[in-house]
Amino acid sequence: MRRWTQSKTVDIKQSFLNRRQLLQAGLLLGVTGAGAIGLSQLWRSRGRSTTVTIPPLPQEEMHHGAGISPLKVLREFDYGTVTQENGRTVREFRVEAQTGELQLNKSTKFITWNLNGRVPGPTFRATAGDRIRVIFYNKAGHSHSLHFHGTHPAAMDGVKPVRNGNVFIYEFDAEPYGVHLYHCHVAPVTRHIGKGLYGMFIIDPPQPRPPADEMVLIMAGYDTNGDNKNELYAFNGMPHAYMHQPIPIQQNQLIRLYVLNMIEFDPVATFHLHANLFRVNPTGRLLEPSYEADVITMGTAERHILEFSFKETGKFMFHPHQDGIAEAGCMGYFDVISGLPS
Ligand SMILES: [Cu+2]
Repeated sequence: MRRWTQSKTVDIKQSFLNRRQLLQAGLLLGVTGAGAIGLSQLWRSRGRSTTVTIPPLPQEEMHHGAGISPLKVLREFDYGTVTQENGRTVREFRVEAQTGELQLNKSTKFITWNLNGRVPGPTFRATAGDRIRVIFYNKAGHSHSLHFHGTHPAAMDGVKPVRNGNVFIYEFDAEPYGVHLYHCHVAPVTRHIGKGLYGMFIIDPPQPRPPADEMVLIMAGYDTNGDNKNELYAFNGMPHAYMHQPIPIQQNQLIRLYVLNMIEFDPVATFHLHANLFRVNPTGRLLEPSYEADVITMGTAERHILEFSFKETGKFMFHPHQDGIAEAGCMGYFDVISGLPS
């Protein structure tokens, strides 16, 4: 597999140096074999230069499906590279679509289509009103795209395939605040999502939510034999991960879970927490949660913020209450350790 280990310089046609044209033309630049970190510099250069120097991707972004650390995915938020342009905050994210192999359990290997070697992809995070710029490199060997939920212009809707070896820059305002998602929108979408091209996109309200131990839980399925059914399921990409490695949380600590149902083939999935109730903030569109439950039902792509704390220490399960989904990998534990006084 070709990797971007060195800086490269590519020639870009003069006509590509106009930002408006870039956006209108869909920004499909033929830079096969080279990255394009410098593309945003390119459009600032406004036609003065015809070459762009492309720095290498950071090493940690380059492992090809080498592995997922579910405990890392849980609390890792990608706030992008922040700059100020014309008085507003711009967050620039760089992602590379790749093909990788994932060992789902002792006997099952799965070929993923992923972002930056991760399934799920990075959790992008911004504040409402920020400008979002996602530089999407497709190195996965097939056409892919990134379609974001939330609001944006039609040209940024991500339904147009980006061919292998090409780059597309998605740029739009982060609106509205809430918990959103992104995924590849190349047909068949079920397959492109099922193979791993999805992730969460959190937009914080202008006034931050109260401090909490925040984490991401994305439910997904794996069709490992191509029969259009899921044989395995997972939170954050790895079946049974949080059974093997329970999630440590503190007693009496406010927990804020960003949950997303990304399971294809099954029309809905529920989420249930043991020995507690959570407060539900539907799609994160409220400043405060609006009701209490211990089971919620989510259609595919539906997502919510759930808030709770545990008074008691010990291990407590969470899982969809469709037990077949839970027992096939979508199940985990919180390990509540003595911590904050009540
Ligand atoms: Cu795709």
